[in-house]
Amino acid sequence: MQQRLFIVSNRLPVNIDTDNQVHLSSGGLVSAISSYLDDNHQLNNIAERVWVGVPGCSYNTWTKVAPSIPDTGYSYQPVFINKKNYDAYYNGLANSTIWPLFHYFPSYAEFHNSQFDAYLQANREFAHVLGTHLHPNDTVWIHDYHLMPLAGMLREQFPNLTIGFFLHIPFPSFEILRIMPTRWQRALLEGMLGADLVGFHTIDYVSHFLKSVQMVLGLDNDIHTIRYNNRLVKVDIFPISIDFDKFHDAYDHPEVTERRRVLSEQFGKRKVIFSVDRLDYTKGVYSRLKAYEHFLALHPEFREQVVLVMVVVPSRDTISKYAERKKMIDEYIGDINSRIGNINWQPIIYQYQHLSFTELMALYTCCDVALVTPLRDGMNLVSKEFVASRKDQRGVLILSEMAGAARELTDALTINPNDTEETAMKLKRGLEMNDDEQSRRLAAMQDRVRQYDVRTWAADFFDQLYSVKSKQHNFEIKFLDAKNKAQLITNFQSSRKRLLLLDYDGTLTALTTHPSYAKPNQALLDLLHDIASNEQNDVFIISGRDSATLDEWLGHLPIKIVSEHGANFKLHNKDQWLPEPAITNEWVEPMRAVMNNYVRRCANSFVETKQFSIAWHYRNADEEQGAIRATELYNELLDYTNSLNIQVIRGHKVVEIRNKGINKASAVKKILQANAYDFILACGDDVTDEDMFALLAPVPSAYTIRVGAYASHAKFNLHTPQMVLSMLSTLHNLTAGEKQLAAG
Ligand code: GDG
Repeated sequence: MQQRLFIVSNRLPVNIDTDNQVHLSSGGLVSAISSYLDDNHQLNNIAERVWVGVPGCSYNTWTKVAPSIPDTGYSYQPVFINKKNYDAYYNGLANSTIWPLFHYFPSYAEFHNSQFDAYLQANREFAHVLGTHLHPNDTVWIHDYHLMPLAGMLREQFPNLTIGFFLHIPFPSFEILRIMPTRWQRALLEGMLGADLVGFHTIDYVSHFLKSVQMVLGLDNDIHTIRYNNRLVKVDIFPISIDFDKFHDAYDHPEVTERRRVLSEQFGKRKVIFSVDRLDYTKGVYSRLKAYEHFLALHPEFREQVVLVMVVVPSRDTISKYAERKKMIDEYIGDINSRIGNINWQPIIYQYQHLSFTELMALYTCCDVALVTPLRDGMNLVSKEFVASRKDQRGVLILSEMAGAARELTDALTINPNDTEETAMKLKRGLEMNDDEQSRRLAAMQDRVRQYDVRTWAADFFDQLYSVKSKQHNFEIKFLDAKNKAQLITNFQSSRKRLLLLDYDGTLTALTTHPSYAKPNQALLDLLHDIASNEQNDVFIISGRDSATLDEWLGHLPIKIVSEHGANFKLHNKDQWLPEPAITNEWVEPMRAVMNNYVRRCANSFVETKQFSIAWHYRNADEEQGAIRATELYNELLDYTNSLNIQVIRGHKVVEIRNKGINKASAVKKILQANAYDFILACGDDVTDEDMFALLAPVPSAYTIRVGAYASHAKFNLHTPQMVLSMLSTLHNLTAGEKQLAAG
C-alpha cells in the first residue's frame, strides 16, 4: 500500500481573512518538505501529503472556503477545538506554561491543572482526527511544543506507525523542567518518546532532554538512542534553516531594489541598525533598547549619525504578559526618542506591524547592522535570513549567544543580551567594521547557511527517521521459532569450533531475591560440565557477578569464566584470575559509602561489593520508592564519573558502577581475538548483555538470545532460563550422540 505523509502543527498553514479569502503561508517548512518529497518521491513512495492543524475559523466557514484552497500538493485536515478548550490549551498551557518555562522564564509560568487537562484533550482531538485518516504504514511528522503528548497517543493506536517529532523551541535543563508537576513532566516526555525520532536544534537541547528522560523516567541512552517500551527512539540534532536561495536571490528583485533605494535615500548618511521580531519577552527587545541607549550615552559622536529601525510584529497579545511587554516597550521608546532625540533626529524608528516580504528584504539589505538579541531562542531564523540576504557581502550581524543560531553563525559578533556594556561595545565595533572584515565574516556564515538550508534540514530529518525505523526491525522481540531453532541446531552440529557465551543470573538460573540464593543445582552443574567436556565447545560464563562467588560455585568445572562484566578472566579452572590491565578499584570503597546512604533511605535495598565494581540492588524494595531512589542515586553518581574513570549503569532493578570501557563486548572482543570459531551462541537477560549482542549482531555465525520479552539487539528471544537450559541440553545430547556414533 502506498504511504502518505501527515504533517501536524498547531495551525494549518492557511489564513482565512474576514472576507473568507484564503491566504496560504509560504513558510520554509511547507516548501522544504515539498522539495524533499519531489526529489525523493520514488524512494519514499509517498503518494499523498496531508497537513493537519487548527484552521483558525469555524467549521461552517471552513466548509465554505475549503473547496477554494488552491492546489499546493497538500490536502488540509482541520482540527476543531471549542473556544474555551482552545484558549486553555493554546494561550494557557502552551503559551503561559511551556513557552515561558522552556525559555527560562519560570516566574512567568502558570500551573493550572485545568489547563493541563485541556492541553491533553486538545492533543487527543488531534489524535482523533489523525486516527480517522491514518493507515499503519503512513508517516507522521509532528511539530512543536503544542503537541508534545501526541506521538504517544498515536503510538497506542498504531504501534508500527513511523512518527517524527521536532521541537522548535529550546528544551531546558532538567532543573527547569522539574519545576512543573511530575505528572506533567512524565506526560510530556512519554508523549515525545512515542515518536521514532525526536529532533532538536542544538546539542544542548538534546543533552537536556536525555538527562530529563533519565531523571524522570529512569531511562538511559546509548549514543542518543533510548530503549522505551520495547522500541528504539533516536534523539538527534537538526538545526532548522531557511530557504537560502529565496533570500539571496531576492536581493535583486526589482521591487526590493527599488524599496532599498528609497529607504537608503531616506536614511541618508545615517547608519542603520535593524531589528525585527515577534512581540515576545524572550526576544530581548527591552534589553536591546537599554543597550542602544547606553551606546548613545557612551558615544555621543554617534548621535544623529545612527538610527535604530525596530519592527515588532504583534503576537499573542491576548496573553497578559505580552500586553504588559508591549506597553513597557512603547513607553521606553517614547522616553528615549523624547529625551535623546530632537526635531531633526529620532534615535528609534518603531513599527508595531507586520512587514511585507519586500519591505523585510529591503530593510535586511540596506541596514549596516542587524541586531538580534533574544534572551533565549530555539534557533532564530531572522539572523540566518539576514545573512542569506546580503548578496552585496555588506552588513554586520550582532547575535545573542542565547540563540540556537549562535552555535552555527560563529562569525557573528556575539553578545550576552543581559550585558549592556558588551552590547554597546559590539554596536560600536559593528558600525565601524571595515568592508573586508564584513565580507569575510558574511562569506563564512553564508557558506554554512547555504550548505545546510531548510531542504537539507528536512531531508536530514526524513533520512534519520527512515533509518531508525529500519533499525527497529532488528530490535524487535523475535521469539526463537521452530524453524530457526532447527537451523541453530544444524549449524551447531556442523560446526567445528563453537563458542558459548552464557550469562548466569536470569539466564541459567531464575532471578532470586538475593544474589546469594542463586546457587547452581546439580542438574545445571552437570549440564555445564557435559557441554564443556566436548573439546569442540569453548564454554564461557560471562557474568556481572564477583569472581569469588563464581569460583566457589563453578570453579571446579572445565569452563572459562569472565566476571564483573569483563573485568576479570579465568581461562582454565586451575589458573589464577587475570584482571584487565587498565582496571582500577580504589574508587569502590568511597562509592560504597555513597550507596550505603541509599540502603538506609530505601528499605530492603542492598549493596553488592565486588572486586572491580559495585552494585546497589532494589529488586526487593517497594517498586515506586526503589525507582525514585535509583534515579537519585544514579544522578548523584554521575557527578563522580566525570572525575573518575568509571561508568554508572542502570540494569534491571540495579544501579551499578564499573570501570569505563570494560563491558561484555570488550570481553567478547578479546575472546574472539584469541580464537577462531565457526559457531557462536550468546545468551543473556539484561541490558549489560546488550553490548555483547550489539557486537555480535553483524557476525553471521553468531546466535544471540535475550531471555525475556524485551526488544533487543539479540537476534532472538526465549521466554525463560528454563528454555535456555532445555536448548543447551538438546545441543549437548545431539553432539554427545554423534560422538558415541563416531566412537562406535
Ligand atoms: C520559532 C522559535 C525557531 C518576522 N517578522 C516578520 C516576518 N518574520 C518572520 C521572519 C522569520 C520568522 O518570522 C521568525 O522566526 P524566528 O526563528 O526568528 O522566531 P519564532 O517565530 O519565535 O520561531 C525559533 C523557529 O521557531 C523555527 O524553528 O527559530 O527559535 O521560537 O522567518 O522572517 N516576516 C515578514 N514580515 C515580518 O514583519 N514577512
